[in-house]
Amino acid sequence: MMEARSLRSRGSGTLGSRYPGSEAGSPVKPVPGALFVDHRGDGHGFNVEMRWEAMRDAGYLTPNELFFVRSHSPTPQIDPAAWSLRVEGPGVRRPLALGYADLLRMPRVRTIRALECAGNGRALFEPRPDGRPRGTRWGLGAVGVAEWTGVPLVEVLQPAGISERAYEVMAEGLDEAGVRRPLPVSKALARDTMIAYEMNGEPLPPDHGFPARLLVPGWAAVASIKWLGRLYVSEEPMFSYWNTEEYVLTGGAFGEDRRLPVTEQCVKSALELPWPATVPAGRQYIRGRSWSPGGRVVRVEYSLDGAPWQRAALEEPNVPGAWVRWHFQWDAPRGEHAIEVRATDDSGRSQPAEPLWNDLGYLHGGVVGHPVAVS
Ligand SMILES: Nc1nc2c(c(=O)[nH]1)N[C@H]1C(S)=C(S)[C@@H](COP(=O)(O)O)O[C@H]1N2
Ligand SMILES: [Mo]
Repeated sequence: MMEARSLRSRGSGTLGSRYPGSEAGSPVKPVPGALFVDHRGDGHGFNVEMRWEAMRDAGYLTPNELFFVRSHSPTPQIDPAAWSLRVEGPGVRRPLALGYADLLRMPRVRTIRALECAGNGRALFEPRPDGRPRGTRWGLGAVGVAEWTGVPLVEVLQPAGISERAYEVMAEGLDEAGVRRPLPVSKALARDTMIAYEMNGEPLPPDHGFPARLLVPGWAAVASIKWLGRLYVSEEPMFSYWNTEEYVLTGGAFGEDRRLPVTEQCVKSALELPWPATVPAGRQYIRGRSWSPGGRVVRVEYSLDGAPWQRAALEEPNVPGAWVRWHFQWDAPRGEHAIEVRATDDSGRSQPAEPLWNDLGYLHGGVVGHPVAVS
């Protein structure tokens, strides 16, 4: 089913198929090896990971060309003139449908926020005797920060007459997999939850959800449904594959019997270096970024080969719910080294020495030792 080619998807899947088992037709944007780690062909979808070293030359925002893609089925091609978004279900009194032009005519908001896959950092979980977490082996590049333009979700739910008894909003994608996941009403009505139709000042690129996607800042990006087609408002709890089978915290630190849907992300950091990195001996300018699901990162510390923590210098801007860039200087001695970084946000959330192990490898918020060879 996941392997079947949608009639709506672009590309032949054979052109430029350099990777055995890959699906070269999706994503539709170019994904050169210099910018992306290609995870297509691992059986988990159409996923490409941003290379952190490519962010070194970028500004505060992740360029659309470099933004990671995580799709359960191929990128659908949607005609905006034929597209509509339905808002319906028992939790609304006046069901409605909005076209693309309707959406663009509504008062717009712009906001800079991070978008991060719940599985970002999965490959960094220490394998256990009983195995590794299942799923795409993301390093730390399944995250990006963009400026999103769109309409606050509340501005669509209110005209639809969302009722006092409304419980969840099931956002449904128009892709072949039909990815859908319920969002609690409180989060749906949050100030910065929006229906986004622009990313970094351009119409949303096809791979990122054209013509419109949900943007649920701070939450695992699976909540930010791409190619949005329907918002179904219920008066009771709803379930889909994506809040029961996947995107749940289960096993390890969370217990074998529990399946807690992933909601908020955690504080993390990454170096703008290849993994593993090789640098020449001598004075190095080490750069990186740290992010928080909601707050502002107020402190970033680094440790070289387990030495005491030192402060990195933070740079502006530092947008809450996005990230902060930072740097420090290092007189790199020859040999093999590990650079650890930990960030703390303004509500005191930080990065533990060890991540909370779970069977599906979500929310790796632990401190990571970045391997650096100095020659
Ligand atoms: N319709 C739809 N929405 C989706 C997905 C999908 O496969 N289909 N993937 C989700 C997941 S798991 C992630 S991490 C983000 C990735 O967003 P991006 O590809 O724009 O980076 O989209 C989310 N929204
Ligand atoms: Mo994801």
